[in-house]
Amino acid sequence: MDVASKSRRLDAIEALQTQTIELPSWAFGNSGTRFKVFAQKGVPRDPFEKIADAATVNRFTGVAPSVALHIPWDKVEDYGALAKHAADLGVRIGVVNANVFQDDDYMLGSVTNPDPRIRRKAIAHLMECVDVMDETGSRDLKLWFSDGTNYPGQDDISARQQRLGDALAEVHSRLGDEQRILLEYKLFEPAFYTMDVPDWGTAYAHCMKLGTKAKVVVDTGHHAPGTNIEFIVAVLLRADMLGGFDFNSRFYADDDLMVGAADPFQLFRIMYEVVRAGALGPPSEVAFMLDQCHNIEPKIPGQIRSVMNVQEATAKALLVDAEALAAAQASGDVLGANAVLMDAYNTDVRPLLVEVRTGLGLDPDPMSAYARSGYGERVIAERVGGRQAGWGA
Ligand code: PSV
Ligand code: MN
Repeated sequence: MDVASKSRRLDAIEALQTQTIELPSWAFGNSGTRFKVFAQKGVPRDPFEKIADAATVNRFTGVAPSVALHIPWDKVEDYGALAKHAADLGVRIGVVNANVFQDDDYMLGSVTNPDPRIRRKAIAHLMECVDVMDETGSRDLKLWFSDGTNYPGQDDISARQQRLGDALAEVHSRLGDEQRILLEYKLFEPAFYTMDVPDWGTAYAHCMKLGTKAKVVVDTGHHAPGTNIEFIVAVLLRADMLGGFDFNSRFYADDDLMVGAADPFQLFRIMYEVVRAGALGPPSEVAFMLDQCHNIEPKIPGQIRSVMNVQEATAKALLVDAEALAAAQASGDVLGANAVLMDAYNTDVRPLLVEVRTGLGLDPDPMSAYARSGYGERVIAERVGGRQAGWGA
């Protein structure tokens, strides 16, 4: 290995040891499709147990120090106690996700509903989420609106945009100095004709209007098939408008499968744009979150595998020979430039990640270390009775 490759490898190890990936509390609860939710043994009964499971993922991967909450799924009496519980287990509360999509009132929308009473109710919930952020020390409020219409003429598209902008402005003015709104877009579902925030352009326009405390979230499952997501990432990063990712993978629509499972090459291309922009770690404030459901696979190993998939894509992105790539690009060497990128992608980074983990004092194989730990069997034995947590409960 030449000197430049050696130093690239060392830099990659350092970057991978300080990389952080946030876990979603809901990934540990039962989930399914609209056809069936399959209950799994040992699933948490409350947010405290979800955090214990997330902390277990962090214990074996070393790079997942925060847990995103979803309110009201993670509603508790005392958020200070929840934050302390997290800290005691070596993790912290991350992004707070609002939920204005599971109440009968929201059938025709939440903050864009034609009925002002329902709009007020939705905004009150968003404000409540900022209160939770204050109590848990969380920086980000992630907003995803299921709002939209199913039929042409059902409601006024432009008026709905106005209501959305007004609601966002109200919430934005309630944020503390260090707090942010992360606005998520989604092409379709549950609405099928118009979504009120269907794409990054709409999210970008609203965030721009709000000011510096609002950024766009890219959920990798929320685009039309074939969309070039890394292009969106590059454009948002250039404009300093990328707030974070909801990582997952999809074969068809918003499948919420394990990130890197369907298209590891796409994940590499996304991570390459992140690395190229210097946005992997501080001072960049991009939040790297998972947003997944493990419907048929066990949840804790599913999260461990997902974290490892992000690490592998990141490692490959960090190994791209930037100098050789720039030279090939500048000289118009199309095949040479492509080869530089593909060389990095085709590198087996598993030995490098073993070094990353042993350097952190971890077992080099998180999946089998978790299996050997007996944690899975212990929670199955202990978590008897009570009501298992689930997507929507
Ligand atoms: C909506 O599909 C979404 O991606 C949002 O991030 C929600 O908060 C999350 O999924 C719920 O699972
Ligand atoms: Mn999401």
